[in-house]
Amino acid sequence: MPSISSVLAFNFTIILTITLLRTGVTGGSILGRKFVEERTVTLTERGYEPERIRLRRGVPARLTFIRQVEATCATEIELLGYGIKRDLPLNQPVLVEFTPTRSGELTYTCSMKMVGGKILIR
Ligand SMILES: [Cu+2]
Repeated sequence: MPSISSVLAFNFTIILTITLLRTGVTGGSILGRKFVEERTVTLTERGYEPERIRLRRGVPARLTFIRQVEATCATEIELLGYGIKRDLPLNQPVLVEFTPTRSGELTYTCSMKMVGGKILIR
């Protein structure tokens, strides 16, 4: 007959495992006790993929952008409304860290505002 505390510990382990699996599926990670949303967006000849990502307001985000096309005007990226602008060298992951402060749609584009994608913040 297992003791109550060992049953509780076992249940806790299951819940923790499920939680970790779930965060893995949504692309988040647990750094210490702080939750960070991580996403990777790739620029291909079809444009940014995925073209639309979702983030949560108030949750720190780590976005990795990788430009995989040479012939594009999108050699830099700008997150409109957040004052974030980065160069996008070919095939080099560029990390953008920020915490969404407003819900709604956030657009990122090249400096000519021709090539870009959306971030839905809830
Ligand atoms: Cu452009």
